[in-house]
Amino acid sequence: MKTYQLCVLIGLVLRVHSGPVTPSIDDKDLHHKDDEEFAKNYLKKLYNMEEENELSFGRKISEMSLKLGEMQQFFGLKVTGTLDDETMEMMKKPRCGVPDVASYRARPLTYKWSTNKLTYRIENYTPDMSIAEVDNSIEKALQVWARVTPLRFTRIYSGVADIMISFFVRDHRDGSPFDGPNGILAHAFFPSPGIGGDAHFDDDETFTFKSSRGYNLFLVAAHEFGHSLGLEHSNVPGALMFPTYSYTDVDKFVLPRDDVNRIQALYGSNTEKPVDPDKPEPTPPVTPNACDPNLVLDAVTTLRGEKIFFKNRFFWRSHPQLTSIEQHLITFFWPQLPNSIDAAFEDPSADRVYIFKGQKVWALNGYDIVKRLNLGSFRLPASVKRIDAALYDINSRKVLFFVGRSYYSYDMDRRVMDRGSPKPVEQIFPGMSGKVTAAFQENGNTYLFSGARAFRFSNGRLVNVLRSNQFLRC
Ligand SMILES: [Ca+2]
Ligand SMILES: [Ca+2]
Ligand SMILES: [Ca+2]
Ligand SMILES: [Zn+2]
Ligand SMILES: [Zn+2]
Repeated sequence: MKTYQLCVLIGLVLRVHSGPVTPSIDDKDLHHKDDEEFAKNYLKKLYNMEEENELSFGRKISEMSLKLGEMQQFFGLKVTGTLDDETMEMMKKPRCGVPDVASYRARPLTYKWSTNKLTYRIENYTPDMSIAEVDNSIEKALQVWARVTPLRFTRIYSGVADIMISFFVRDHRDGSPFDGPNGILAHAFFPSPGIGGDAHFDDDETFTFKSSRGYNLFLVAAHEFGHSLGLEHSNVPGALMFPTYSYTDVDKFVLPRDDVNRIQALYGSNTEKPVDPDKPEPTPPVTPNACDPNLVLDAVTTLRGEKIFFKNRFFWRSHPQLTSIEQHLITFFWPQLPNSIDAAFEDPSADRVYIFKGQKVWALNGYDIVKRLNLGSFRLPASVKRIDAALYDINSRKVLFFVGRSYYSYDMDRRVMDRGSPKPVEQIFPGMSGKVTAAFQENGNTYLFSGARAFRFSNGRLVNVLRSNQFLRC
């Protein structure tokens, strides 16, 4: 049974980045050892790192470094081959871990079922949810895949189904024991007879039906069934088959483009007409491409020396020293933030980033949401229902809120709106005739984005106009 590849979902509570807590040397050493042990297990389980006792000392180090590099590459991190903070953080994020890269060696290139008619059976239930809720979650998770392929699933109540679905705790005799709360959430087996196709859920987790708390059974199951049908992990952020768990609104879930393409490459598309011709199938969401010449960013802000570019469910993160940029889901770092935000700015002196959507405002300190505010907190009049962009001017300590072709100027120190607001944008940014859709300031330059273009101002004068994705190393 061990010859089958396992998918292991790992979910760990995010490390909290708050306050400068300096642990004692002993503590630090201890944590360092824990981290290294954790990383070793992670790479063994998920990146097919060889057992240490089979390796000499020198190879032990290079093997670990090699596997770290593979992992960093998969996640689009800086490839250092060392266990840096960034890598450790990523390892501790909720993830599902089919051996992401090296698994091809041990098995055929593709696993798939030779029939489109598959059976499934729910062997037992979790006490976290009602029976009807579990049934509904499983049924819906299978329909995610049936909707875009010729695959059809029939439930059976006795005997052996292709996809046997069970809740287990700890050791359940398939060579991959579960690990108690968090950590491993579930695993599934690629198509083949017997245990192939089966999906196991760790019943030490708290599974939920329609809530962002705990782990949503529908989302975990939909991912696992991807493996049951033959899919490997995807390195496209936002894909259902991305290795990490992230919550999205269950009622609005639509299978992303990347997953649709990959499952259709195995089984073809759904040739059946939709049940309700007036209700066309929703368009699969696409992960935004940094090099799209028509890319219009939602918002841009600095964050502790980095730049963050927001676009619907995603953001790009650009480090000053790195040549590559990272793309992540917003919920990956800030699970409680919404998609498609309006505006963002950083107040570096207070180490706060403010995120705006509609009337709502979130104050962030690094990865923590420290406060919920609203537009009124910045003395914006009630007639302003949303802002288009926000900019923090480091010299004057004023925040400029852009609304249509005007801006409001807010004094961060005195907490008052400046007299005469709103004023036309062109008054202080001559040449800026379009609507400002995003803005930020860096090294004495002010960048005002309007659609797919960015206008660079310095000392109150327009210097040049850039494509907005020039910031994304494109
Ligand atoms: Ca099976
Ligand atoms: Ca677990
Ligand atoms: Ca905006
Ligand atoms: Zn997986
Ligand atoms: Zn199992």
